[in-house]
Amino acid sequence: MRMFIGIPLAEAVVEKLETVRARLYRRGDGLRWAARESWHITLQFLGETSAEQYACLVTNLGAVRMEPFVIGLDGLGCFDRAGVLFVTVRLTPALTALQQRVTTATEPCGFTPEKRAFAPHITLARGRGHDDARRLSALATELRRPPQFSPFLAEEFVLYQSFPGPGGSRYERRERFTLNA
Ligand code: 3AM
Repeated sequence: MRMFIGIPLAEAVVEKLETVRARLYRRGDGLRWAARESWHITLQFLGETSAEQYACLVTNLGAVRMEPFVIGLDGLGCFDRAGVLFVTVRLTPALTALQQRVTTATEPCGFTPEKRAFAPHITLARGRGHDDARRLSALATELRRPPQFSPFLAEEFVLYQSFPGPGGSRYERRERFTLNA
């Protein structure tokens, strides 16, 4: 199983993102737009996960303690090299703490934390090739009035299973972990 851990979005955020996507999307633009059901903030990509590791994750992630906290979203951005258009998620002490608690919890299950800095985001679209990077970064700056997102309360995080496919990956929520102190 290909797994990752992320934070699902509040419905109001999903609605707002839908309007942003509608302003940016062009028919035949060749980009792979993420389906609204799959929008999330990745906390840790786990990759291939055995049944044993899955059981370990359920136990250890269930032991993570954290109060619900507010997540703020900023404007659009682009990872040029990866060819990803995204909404920037504000990196707050609470979000950093959750990400660290999650990666600490998964380590005994055989997952190593990524070395690169945590750059929380919501992926909206991916390019298909090298040439798309420029188009994606143009899209990130195209809107004259940058979108304004209301903050939302994160009340849970989720263990997702990813099913890669030709049109992009489909994500299924496998386990939910409620935030409470
Ligand atoms: O949707 P975002 O961008 O948050 O890019 C993949 C996606 O992140 C990322 O994990 C999330 C769910 O698939 N991902 C996929 N393969 C990865 C890898 N090998 C990866 N992140 C790090 N290393």
